[in-house]
Amino acid sequence: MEAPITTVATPARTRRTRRSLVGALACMALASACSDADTGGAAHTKTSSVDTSPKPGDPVVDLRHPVRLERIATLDAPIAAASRAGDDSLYVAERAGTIRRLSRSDTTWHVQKDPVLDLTEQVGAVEGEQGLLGLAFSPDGHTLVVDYTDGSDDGATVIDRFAVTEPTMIDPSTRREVLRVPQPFSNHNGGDVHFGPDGALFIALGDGGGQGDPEGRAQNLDDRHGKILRIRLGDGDGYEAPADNPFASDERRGDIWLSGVRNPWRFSFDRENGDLWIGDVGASAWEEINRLPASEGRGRGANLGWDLREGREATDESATPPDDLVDPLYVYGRDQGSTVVGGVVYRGVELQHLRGAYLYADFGKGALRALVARRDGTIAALGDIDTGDTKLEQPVSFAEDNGGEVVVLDLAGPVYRLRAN
Ligand SMILES: [Ca+2]
Ligand SMILES: [Ca+2]
Repeated sequence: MEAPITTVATPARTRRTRRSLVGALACMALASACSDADTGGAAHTKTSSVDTSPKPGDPVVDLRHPVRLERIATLDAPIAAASRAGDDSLYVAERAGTIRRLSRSDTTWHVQKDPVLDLTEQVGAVEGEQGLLGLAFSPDGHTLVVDYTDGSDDGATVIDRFAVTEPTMIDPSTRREVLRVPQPFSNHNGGDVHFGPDGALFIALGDGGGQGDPEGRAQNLDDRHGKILRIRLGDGDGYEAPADNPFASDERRGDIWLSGVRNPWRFSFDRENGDLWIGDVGASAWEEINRLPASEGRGRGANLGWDLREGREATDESATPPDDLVDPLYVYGRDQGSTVVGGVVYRGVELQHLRGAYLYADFGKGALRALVARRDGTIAALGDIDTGDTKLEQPVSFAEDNGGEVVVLDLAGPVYRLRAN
């Protein structure tokens, strides 16, 4: 099984000096010594501002406390999951195009024998970074939205919607195409979809692929690649660009919410405060976790920097980037992994010691990770979570149930719930 989100091994950029890279890595290892505060706040720092000394108001989180991975199902390349309002079931997308319903009776989980929906005819190649990649239910639970790559050249991204009248068997004849975005290369398709706290549908699209965004799509507001889109579903085919989108006055870019992302494989909304969190997979050096606070517009119109920056580092040190680029909350280098899998802020009940922590993973490293961020953007805690004898092999996606308890999918097959020991 090939990885859906591998970081393409790009040749080292010759224009980035070796000294700067080594310096950045050294800074990473001594992150707190490289914070804005220590550099006077004026310099553009390449690493995250980590200060784990306790501060008043810090969330009471204990990342050293172990978490048990309870296997509730074993599926064929589970790649994305979603819950549905008024429904205890968990809906899991398998990469080849089927959506499975996992239902619970007391503490036991059952996989419904037949898929709820079978899109294997619509989904094209199931290799590289392609396949059925994402799913979401509308807030009222009556609509299912899916994101997949189809069988056309290089697998166009397709967003389809289905009516949900019977959650155990969704009628494929209710399909309506919402959006189709041709792909110039097979990789970097994004693939995540979520309804936001505002009821709008957010769609993650990568830069289209190739290496180093060869056609400059992520910075081009006339191109949907390298963007997070925000749309509202209409009654039939297609969609509407909300009038309060940042570029709504321009028809060509009306659906763009934010720009400058490379491959935002997974994103989420903090169910408590509505912050938007994005894991943006890096190219050759830096994996990004971006937090766009709801109190600051949830990233409306923001430019997250790619491909002018990878992480906090300029890709062309001789260029002068615009001064309004929004840097990531946290970055990590190749010593910590190769492919960030964005997760969720834990707001459930069972894992009290993780309330308020952002849970995420690295596809290459396999570890379950967490970080705690203060409102000022500094990192109060970070580390790997001890999952005992059960290890994540190919963590690929996180999802929450209706109560905020968390599921993590392993592309190798297991679907795990996070449990207190
Ligand atoms: Ca692509
Ligand atoms: Ca960025």
